[in-house]
Amino acid sequence: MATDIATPKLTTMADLKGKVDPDWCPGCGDFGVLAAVQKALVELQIPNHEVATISGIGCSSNFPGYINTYGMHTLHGRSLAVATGFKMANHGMTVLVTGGDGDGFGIGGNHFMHTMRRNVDLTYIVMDNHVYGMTKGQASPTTEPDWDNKLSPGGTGIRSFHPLVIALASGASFVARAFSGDPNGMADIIAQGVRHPGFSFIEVLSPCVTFRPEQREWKNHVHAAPVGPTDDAARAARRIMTDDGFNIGVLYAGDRAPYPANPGTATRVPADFEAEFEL
Ligand SMILES: Cc1ncc(C[n+]2csc(CCOP(=O)(O)OP(=O)(O)O)c2C)c(N)n1
Ligand code: SF4
Repeated sequence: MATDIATPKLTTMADLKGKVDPDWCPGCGDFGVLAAVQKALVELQIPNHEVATISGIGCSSNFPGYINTYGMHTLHGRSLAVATGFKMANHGMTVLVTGGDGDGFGIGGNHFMHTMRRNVDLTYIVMDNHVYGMTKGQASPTTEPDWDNKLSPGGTGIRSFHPLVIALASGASFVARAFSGDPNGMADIIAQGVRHPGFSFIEVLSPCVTFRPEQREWKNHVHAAPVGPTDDAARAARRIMTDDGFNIGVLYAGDRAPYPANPGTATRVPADFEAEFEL
């Protein structure tokens, strides 16, 4: 009788369903991002034991709890540092890093730049809603300067951080923008980012319907980028700085070598260090 030992089991959406259902507000854009990541892993047929999802703190950073892969819910702003260490020790794993604009560009801004400078082979998906959702609506680095609200009456007056241009300037080798209301298009972009060797940065416009209800209108503004990706970072930066903020697609794909995933074989064991530092 034929056995199915030789038939690899296909990765399905059911395999990737987390044990806990998301507690995001109904209508939160992050639901679409979760669906898109799961679709991308099914499209790529990566088994869930070969994937790690690593996050910081925030509504969007609760993501690893909602997907059935290895996962780490780390400290606010520290996901990329942990993910870099994880990838160095587990270079065969696909490592996805997920979080919000506050987590990634505010408290985590330093790690954002330096992880891209190294071009570590990670796929970083930022659910950008231009607000701190989890802590109830403070302005974030990507908040528009004139966003008038109870916590910043009249707006902060501070210019917004431009994550895509910072990513290009810092050395990310794949830069894209996606929209949470288009899980199929986003899944395709995420799959490309995972396949890309090196640091893939994907900014997802993901509305916070509770603290930024006007972002429900984003669905009427997003459109496919009028031109395909370039491998010229300066050209990509010029295009992105002059676009309307709603161009969706892969904007830049370069070929810079990724940070060595295997930095060599360790010649010293922890006991050597203990002996060295013994008083
Ligand atoms: C060191 C530290 N500082 C501040 C906080 C409080 N805090 C938790 S989540 C968060 C911001 C979350 O915003 P964002 O990353 O944009 O994610 P969202 O909730 O919008 O998805 C802050 C300031 C914390 N948990 N740890
Ligand atoms: S507060 Fe905003 S970001 Fe957080 S779950 Fe609700 S809609 Fe989503």
